[in-house]
Amino acid sequence: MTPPTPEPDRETLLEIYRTATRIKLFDEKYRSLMASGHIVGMYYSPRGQEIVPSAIARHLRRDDYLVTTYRGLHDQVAKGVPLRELWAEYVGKAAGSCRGKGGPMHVTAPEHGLMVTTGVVGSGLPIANGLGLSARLRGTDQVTVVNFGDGASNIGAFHEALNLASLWQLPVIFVCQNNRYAEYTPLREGTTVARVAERAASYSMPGYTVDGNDPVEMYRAAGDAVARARAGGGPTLLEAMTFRFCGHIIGDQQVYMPKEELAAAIEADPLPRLRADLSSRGVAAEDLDELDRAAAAEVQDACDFAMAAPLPSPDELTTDVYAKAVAA
Ligand SMILES: Cc1ncc(C[n+]2csc(CCOP(=O)(O)OP(=O)(O)O)c2C)c(N)n1
Ligand SMILES: [Mg+2]
Repeated sequence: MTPPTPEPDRETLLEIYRTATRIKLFDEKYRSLMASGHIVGMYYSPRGQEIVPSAIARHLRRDDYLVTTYRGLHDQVAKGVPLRELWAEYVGKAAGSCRGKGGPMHVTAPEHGLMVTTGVVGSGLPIANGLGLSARLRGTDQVTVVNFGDGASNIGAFHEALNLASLWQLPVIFVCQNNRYAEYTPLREGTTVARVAERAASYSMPGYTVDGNDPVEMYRAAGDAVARARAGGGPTLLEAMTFRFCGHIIGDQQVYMPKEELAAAIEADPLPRLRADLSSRGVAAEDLDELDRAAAAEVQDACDFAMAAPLPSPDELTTDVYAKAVAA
């Protein structure tokens, strides 16, 4: 048994706030450039879900693995992928982490532990098992965190992956970011259980539902799961309750959700709440303002860098794509 994770101290909460602010500002800037026609392409806003990966990240090392979906900007930033590389990849530039060939649907940055961004719902979970098995075979104590949505918990791959991870006691943390909707379908219309975490019992795995927007609760639950996996205690299913403010796609009118539900979620925005909590813990308003300014400057720098960066040259097209060189 690993000891329970203690309450996060003020510095830890400040780091969670810093990460969450970087995500929020990146997202807001990116959406404003889409709205003004400067960026055209696929993008899905994680606004509202920032606390979940920001709290988990406090327990991860650079060499730990992350698997996420194409809706996972927040997961990618929290894992520590540099903002310049990330923004450049999102807009298909040569300076991106995949030299522009991954794009927002398939960003990877293995040197920062971002191993897979997948567009197929649920497909990341078996891949996470593979990464967990690889750490086991190499005798390291690396852990793998895989993020997915509530809808993904109804996909066969979710069930297969949980079964195998438990059977082989793999060092994988399954993080279901439950934002109450899968595309336009409310959770209760597509899922038999009230809590996704209940499904862990079918696979003899610990499963917990936590308030993913509460940094203290999220930090402690993630700490316990990561410590257990690192110590050889096997996988955990963490269901992090959260909400996505902008719906399924950019321009989503969100007519499929009650107006009051959306208004209440936005009213409970976890970022101002954490800011207020930090103030009550004695962090000066000027220090929080300075942190916000620094995050905004970093985002602006990434944006300026990426937007001005060149596109990949045509001969990049087949580089790193095939195991053996092919004739153009
Ligand atoms: C196998 C598969 N089926 C359908 C889709 C289309 N699709 C994309 S996102 C999505 C809903 C996913 O919901 P959830 O797992 O709750 O993730 P969220 O977007 O809410 O984070 C669907 C059905 C897909 N990408 N892959
Ligand atoms: Mg969802």
